[in-house]
Amino acid sequence: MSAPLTLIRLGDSPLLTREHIPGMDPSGVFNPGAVRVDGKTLLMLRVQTRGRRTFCMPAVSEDGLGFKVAAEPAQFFGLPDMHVFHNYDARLTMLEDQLMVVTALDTDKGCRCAIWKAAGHPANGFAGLERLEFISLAGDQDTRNAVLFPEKIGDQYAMLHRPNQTALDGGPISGSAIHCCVSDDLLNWQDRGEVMGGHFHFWDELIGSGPPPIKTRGGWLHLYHGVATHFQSTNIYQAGAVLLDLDDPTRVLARTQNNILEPRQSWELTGQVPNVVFPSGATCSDTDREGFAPEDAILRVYYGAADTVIGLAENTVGAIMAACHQESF
Ligand code: BMA
Repeated sequence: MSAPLTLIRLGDSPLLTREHIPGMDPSGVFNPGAVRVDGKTLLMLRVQTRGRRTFCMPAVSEDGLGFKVAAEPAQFFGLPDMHVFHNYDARLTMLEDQLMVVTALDTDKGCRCAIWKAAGHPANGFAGLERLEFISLAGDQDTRNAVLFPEKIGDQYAMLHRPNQTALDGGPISGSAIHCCVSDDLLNWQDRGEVMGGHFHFWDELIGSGPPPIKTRGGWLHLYHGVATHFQSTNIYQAGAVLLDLDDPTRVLARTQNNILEPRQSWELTGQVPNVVFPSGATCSDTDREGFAPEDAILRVYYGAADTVIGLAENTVGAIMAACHQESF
């Protein structure tokens, strides 16, 4: 039988759990951003305390498997005067040699997405992630799951995000369409419209961007989460992938008909929020001289599981691209 066109877990256990967070006894550590800098893997962990307060904690690894977690949460500076309850689900992008972070902000006016730059001291070992300086908000709309592209497209910066438009039964408002917005200066963002929508009745009814897109010769490879909401009171969070046109990322070239990762392990099926795999960080083992990820490069996906722990799954870039083109069965 040929190798599966899905993400394959590295082992049966979570990669990171609350025991890995020094000096705290948090309820969960999940939904990490990820990036490779100078051969090291950096994560920004979402750590939730027993008071249901949220911290972002940098972590660093030589091999992408064993992580050293910072002693202190990341410090955020320069946010305009607004009432923020939580700052969470960081996505990490290296853009023009600057490490950028995009987070979701739960505020008294709904959810906003904030763009930050890593401004800590590289000598501290966390590629500057211990100090974040505010750059801008992704507009003034209720939105979540914003991710920056790792380079300009044409002459503009580009970002994917997921406007919140749908009220979940008893839960927060969510959304069923990923949009693209562009900017000349990373400060002012204009919406370029919808990139893709959810498929009602199937695995990806509600959707939202996962890690930042990866440039391949077959298009921007982008992982996203899909939520199946039709299981009575249980929502199931899964991962899928899409290829977007390199020059016009509002154009979908191919999209997985099946999910490529779904909750199956006990620690994905149970936890603070059951039945959740939430891909938020990805690293690629290799890029060619022109910055494209070759098909035999290994794509590692760091994901939140059940809003409690972090898992790691991988496959080749080529396998996930092939999954985008595979017919449903
Ligand atoms: C989403 C976000 C994520 C969370 C997921 C599952 O709407 O809030 O942060 O992991 O729900 O609870």
